[in-house]
Amino acid sequence: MVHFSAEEKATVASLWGKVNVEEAGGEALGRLLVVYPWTQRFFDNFGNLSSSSAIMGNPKVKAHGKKVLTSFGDAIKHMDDLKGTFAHLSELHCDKLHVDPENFRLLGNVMVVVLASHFGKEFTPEVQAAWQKLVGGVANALAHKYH
Ligand code: HNI
Repeated sequence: MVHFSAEEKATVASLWGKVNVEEAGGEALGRLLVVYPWTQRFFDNFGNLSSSSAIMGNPKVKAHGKKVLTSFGDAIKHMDDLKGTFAHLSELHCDKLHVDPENFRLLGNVMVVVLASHFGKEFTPEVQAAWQKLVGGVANALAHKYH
């Protein structure tokens, strides 16, 4: 179980307050699909995913990315109980969506890349460390109910 210090919590929350969830969510999911093309198989009802520009401009990718990042935002409010917070979504991704949990780690790392590109110098090594810990904790929590 990951533990976050008061400082790490403050670091994460302060950056999160400046994140444009719609823009960053669409970019993160789009990049996941471009960088790790096998993840496209989960989204075969999303229409045109035939090129990088088609993926990044696809309205369904944008909408779903926003949904995923909005849900990720629950982690910031419940950093002491990630497993409880994502228990239901873990069951859903396992039983209904059949998403390999390795993909949660890939998306977490892509999110860190998106934040780094949006925030530039503000995304210091300390800020990155707190975020890596959070995306890792969320990936563990989402994998927790897998069987
Ligand atoms: Ni994920 C649906 C949250 C990672 C594939 N996902 C959801 C929904 C939420 C959600 C919320 C909507 C649930 C509902 O309809 O009740 N997903 C999250 C979060 C993460 C995540 C918080 C990680 C931070 N999901 C992933 C990854 C993949 C993924 C990495 C696959 C590569 N998710 C899906 C699919 C759906 C989905 C597929 C259903 C999409 C649809 O057709 O509506």
